[in-house]
Amino acid sequence: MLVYDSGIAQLVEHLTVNQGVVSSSLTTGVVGGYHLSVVSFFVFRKGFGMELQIVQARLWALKMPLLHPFASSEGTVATKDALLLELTDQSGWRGFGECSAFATPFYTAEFQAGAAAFLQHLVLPRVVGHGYHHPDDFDQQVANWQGNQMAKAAVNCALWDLYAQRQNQPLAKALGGERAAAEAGISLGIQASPAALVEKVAQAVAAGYRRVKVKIKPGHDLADLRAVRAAFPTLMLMADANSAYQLTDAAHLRQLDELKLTMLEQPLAPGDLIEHAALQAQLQTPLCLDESITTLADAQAMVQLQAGKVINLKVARVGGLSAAKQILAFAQQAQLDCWVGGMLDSGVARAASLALATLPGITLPNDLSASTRFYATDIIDPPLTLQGSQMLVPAAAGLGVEINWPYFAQVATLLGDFTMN
Ligand code: OSB
Ligand code: MG
Repeated sequence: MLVYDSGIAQLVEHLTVNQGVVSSSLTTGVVGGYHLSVVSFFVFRKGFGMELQIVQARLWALKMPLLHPFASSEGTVATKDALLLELTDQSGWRGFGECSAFATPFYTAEFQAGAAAFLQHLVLPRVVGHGYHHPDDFDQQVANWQGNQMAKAAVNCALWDLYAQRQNQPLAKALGGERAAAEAGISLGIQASPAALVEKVAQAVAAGYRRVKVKIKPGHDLADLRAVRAAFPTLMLMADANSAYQLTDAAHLRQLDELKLTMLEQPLAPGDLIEHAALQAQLQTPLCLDESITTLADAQAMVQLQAGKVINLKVARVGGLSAAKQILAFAQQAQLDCWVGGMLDSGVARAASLALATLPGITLPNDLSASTRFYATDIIDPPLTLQGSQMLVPAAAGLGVEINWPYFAQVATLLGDFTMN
């Protein structure tokens, strides 16, 4: 989104980054058309002058009420806590990135307040005033700081949003995406009874979802999945255990094979790659890793150990779109299946995930659902919707979504505003 615009340098830059789209204020300005086209030629041939410089960063805490509490083996979420980051560049473009860390570290080690402190004390003071030729440059800048992927993802994604807007391209295209839509999928929390779960699945199928993921844990697994399978014999069905089992449960989990699940996601603890390999050797059902994969090295170890056959690729968990692209390229070459996961995302993170899901190498339906799956109102306007069994990629440049500022004001608290001095 373009907010303000002043000065010859910025005019020249706009003209060049917008690939020759000349607004009237520019053509009648001090800078002649001939000179501009010369500048533009060098910008595109040499990449000279394409650097974006961050002049402002604003960080908010988000508290979005979920329509229904979402229960997994790790706990129940009734309110989605997140951080929203807005970066403004020297030309007035604004890019947005979400930090998906939850209020408590139940899923991975990151949590909202820790991520906010990391961003406010360490990262954002170094981002504001800094120049980037490409979003990958940020990953280099913070490469010596361990972990904190979800916090880093907020910055990397905001830079990708800016980078794509400056090229006047949808984010999906800037990332190398080739699809105009991504195959949707829905993730259903643990329900009180098998019958209640079957009812939820029926609603999801009626809404258009062709792949349904069901959360499981000991005591809420076989009976629930058998009931769903009986009601929907050909549905693309999978289960996500969020680390609720141990290798000693292998015989129990082997009973899942009869259900012809598309995959079983993260049955064991995140660090248990060797144990996942041992379990995979005893199961026909393909294993998918989620919590276990936070870096490219994790994905490489997964392949080396044969710890599973599928990766749930989450932008947040791996530190942003740049890292996700790298892991996806590796997965493709290693012939692992890959799909894009979610974090009960607001529209900002949802749009970034949707863009990633258009890339080659995404081979299975995603945890990409309509905004209304989790929220009565989204912080983007219009919300993202389901078209048949797919999510259409917005056509506008960058993330391609607009912030719904009036609603945003109801669910957001400003934590910090960093400007260049
Ligand atoms: O394990 O994939 C998971 C939500 C929160 C934390 C972890 C997970 C999930 C989901 C929901 O399954 C996916 C979505 O946002 O659609
Ligand atoms: Mg999962």
